[in-house]
Amino acid sequence: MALDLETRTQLIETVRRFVRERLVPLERQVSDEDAVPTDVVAEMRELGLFGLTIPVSYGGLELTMEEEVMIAQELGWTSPAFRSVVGTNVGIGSQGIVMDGRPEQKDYWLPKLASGEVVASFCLTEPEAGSDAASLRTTAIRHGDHYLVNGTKRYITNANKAGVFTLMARTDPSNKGAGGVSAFVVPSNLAGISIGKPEKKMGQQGAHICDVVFDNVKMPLECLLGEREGLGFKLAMRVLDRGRLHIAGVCVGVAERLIHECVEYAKTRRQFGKNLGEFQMIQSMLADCRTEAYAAKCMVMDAARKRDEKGAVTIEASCAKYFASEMVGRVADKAVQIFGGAGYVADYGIERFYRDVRIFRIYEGTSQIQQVVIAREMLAGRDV
Ligand code: COS
Repeated sequence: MALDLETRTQLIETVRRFVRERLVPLERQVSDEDAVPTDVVAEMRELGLFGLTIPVSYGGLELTMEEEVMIAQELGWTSPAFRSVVGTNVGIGSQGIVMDGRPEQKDYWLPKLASGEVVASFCLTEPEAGSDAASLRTTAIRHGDHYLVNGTKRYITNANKAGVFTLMARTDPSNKGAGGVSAFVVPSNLAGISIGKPEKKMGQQGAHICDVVFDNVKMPLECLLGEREGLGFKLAMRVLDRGRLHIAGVCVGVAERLIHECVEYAKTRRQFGKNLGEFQMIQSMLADCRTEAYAAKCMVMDAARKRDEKGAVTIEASCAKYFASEMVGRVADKAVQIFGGAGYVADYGIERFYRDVRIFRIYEGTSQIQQVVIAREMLAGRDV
């Protein structure tokens, strides 16, 4: 159920203050040290940020999609690495359990995920299966009272901190497509699971992605998510529909931050005896940034409200993720241009955002995958 207006306003203002007063000053440190300080993570726990989407009965805030994207926009005002700390518990790591978990699975995991005591990661991508997620090769073969899991998952966000994985693995090797895939909720401490070293990345230092290797892991049968085997791919797609909207909200937030920085800079930086903002070529860039960010915000909010009203929003989520992630890329590019030399220099932080936002066009489905999804939905008569 939606929060009442007063509670919602309070929550947004609390998150806004935390982001702007506590997190923004730490942006450079987090990037340099490639780590979010543990006291900040503890404060995120206290604020309830790990449990934004988890039902109230399990200790979360159970936000509606509309409320979630509003918070995502607030979190977007700072380095995306901060959002990543809670991102998998809020989104792709927990939602499989929320959607398809059995009561015992929910009772055990959701309170721990809501409080942030345990971090969850989403294990779908593999070395040979990125965009073509249905072709994944990790197997979970039933042997008596357990499954035997073998395979490697790649670029798994927060894997090095995770206490639990939502794992997609092939339970029916004779079925090479989506129908052969099942989803599991797997404790990360099972014997045979090992985590690779965090990858060196282009941006978002402080957020980590690693391989997760399953080597003859004996996984209890009760780890299966859903009523039966074979439903894992569809569950992953439903989880991603939600995750894509969340990411679109974050993109809007980052764009708003960059626009703010550009406007402030344009008001004070002087060239040819005038403030930058007096030049129409600068105004043109500012106006384009504003127009696109506003369009993305309207799209994200509309898609989120539709999801709250009618459930499935596959096409709207893909439109929002596609447009918002491309939009923030263009805004970041213009921000570097408006800042000129300073935009390219680390001290100003603009080049860091430029690198940080690049991944938004890739993870949780590339722009090209969103285009495929959008066109498929249109041709199947499921238009917006
Ligand atoms: N919600 C519910 N069910 C869905 C769905 C959705 N959003 N999308 C697909 N399905 C269902 C389909 O209806 C189909 O069911 P039936 O077999 O009963 O008809 C099944 O899932 C297989 O779907 P489809 O045939 O479309 O699968 P494809 O292999 O063609 O792949 C894409 C579809 C490309 C869209 C999918 O693989 C994808 O999203 N890839 C990107 C993965 C991704 O985002 N990776 C990022 C890593 S996670 S951070």
